[in-house]
Amino acid sequence: NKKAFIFDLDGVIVDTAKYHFLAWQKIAKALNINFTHENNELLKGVSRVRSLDIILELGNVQASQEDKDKWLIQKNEDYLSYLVDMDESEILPGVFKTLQLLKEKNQGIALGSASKNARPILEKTGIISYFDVIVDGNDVTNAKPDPEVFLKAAQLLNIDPKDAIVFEDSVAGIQAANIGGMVSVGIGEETILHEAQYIFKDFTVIDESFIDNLIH
Ligand code: G16
Ligand code: MG
Repeated sequence: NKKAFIFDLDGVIVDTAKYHFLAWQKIAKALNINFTHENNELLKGVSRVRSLDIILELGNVQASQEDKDKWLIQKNEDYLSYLVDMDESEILPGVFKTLQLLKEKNQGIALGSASKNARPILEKTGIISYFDVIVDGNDVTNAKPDPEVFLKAAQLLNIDPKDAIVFEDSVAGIQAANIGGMVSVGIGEETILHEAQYIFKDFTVIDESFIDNLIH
């Protein structure tokens, strides 16, 4: 059977979460807000605008729309500066192998990301040609845990949501997959992603039999 395999970007295909963190930390520092790695979990899978609001809430800071817009631009410029030298070495372990396997088995492959920078990242890392469909932060109005991004991806692949499998590293993303009636596969730590139907530390421990069981 043909299924839709939908991949999140940040934290699943590439480890850009570390760059988002560095860029947000600069903004937080400038505003005298203590922003920790633990706080950063709240930002994973969440849109840029919502991420800034969460940081401001952490610091109890009120700001004008003008200031917020300025910080959003600063954050993105800083984030993009970390991506300049990005290449295929930044693809996380086991990802190429899994995509290759899915291609050989004629499965639908989609990206479902909250990021507005998804396309250039897929291009720079040489992985874009694997994707039949790309749905990113430019294509949706409702952020994860709303399932819009994944529902759109499945729809574009012409596959029923119940025949879709979502790989996600964020709590919001796992919730989105579950709400959308899809199979949720957490990539990361069990303590954080316990709402997922399946959890793996990364793609190196996902073997062919697991994929075959999902397809049949
Ligand atoms: C990613 C990250 C989030 C980030 C969001 C927006 O989502 O996980 O931390 O805030 O994209 O990114 P940008 O500022 O590049 O538009 P995902 O869904 O790929 O994990
Ligand atoms: Mg993610």
